[in-house]
Amino acid sequence: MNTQTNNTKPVDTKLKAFIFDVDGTLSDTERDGHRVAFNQAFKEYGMDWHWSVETYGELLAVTGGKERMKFYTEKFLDKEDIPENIDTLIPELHQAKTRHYTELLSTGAIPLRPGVERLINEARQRGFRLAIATTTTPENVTALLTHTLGADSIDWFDVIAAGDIVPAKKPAPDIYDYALKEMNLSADECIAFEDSINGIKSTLGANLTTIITINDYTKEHDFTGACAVLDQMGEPGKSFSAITGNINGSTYLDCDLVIQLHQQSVTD
Ligand code: XBP
Ligand code: MG
Repeated sequence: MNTQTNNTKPVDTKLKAFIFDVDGTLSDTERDGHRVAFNQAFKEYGMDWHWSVETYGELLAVTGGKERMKFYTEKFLDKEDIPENIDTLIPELHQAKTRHYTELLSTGAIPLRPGVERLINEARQRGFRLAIATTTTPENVTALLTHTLGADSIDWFDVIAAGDIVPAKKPAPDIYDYALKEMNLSADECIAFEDSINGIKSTLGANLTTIITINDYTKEHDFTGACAVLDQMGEPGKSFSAITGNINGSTYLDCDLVIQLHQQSVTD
């Protein structure tokens, strides 16, 4: 049964809300956004640190920009090369990085991934609630939404759970538990959209049905437990590739397919 029909009739579903990850899911921000901004901050501080695309791929094992810099010093630097004031330097560097990153976003250099805007708009039209659960700094979320969907889009999301608002970052479930609590919804009334192994560990820890869209940094990750793994959300005429998941002949991710995948998952 192909569900790609323009079906605005309400469908009997337990599903009430879509919870989106940001980096790697809404937009491919890591390689050309965050990594570039980190390097600009290191240069601004006159440091000889430089993160190549490959090195950054290794550093993505750790979520959180501050935590990632700390991890870099521990994994890639000799003790004598670690600045003595590293514990005060990292928060400063991170602020500079956030400034460079939001400037980069304001140039429009980092668009949304295919299908994201269409799915968000369709979900709103169909009356689904929207939320964001991300490790990145709140200003980065505001800047990304403002420079892609427009400033009004900030209000489309019932909750924007981001950054240091929870004690433990992904892969801990904290940020998703927080979003569920703020929306006063149970996990089986929601579905999550993620891109990485840290992300799916976080969503599964919060008992959330999860749809994965991979990217260059995460295509080799283990997504056991996902209800579907796609190469992208796709568009009418620009099909996705489904790596796993019962997609019933669909060629792009729309609300009907999301509802179906959720239904399959919560009844399994
Ligand atoms: C991914 C992250 C973030 C970003 C950098 O977030 O791990 O830390 O890489 O952002 P998501 P900050 O959960 O959206 O995939 O430097 O602001 O932490
Ligand atoms: Mg992500």
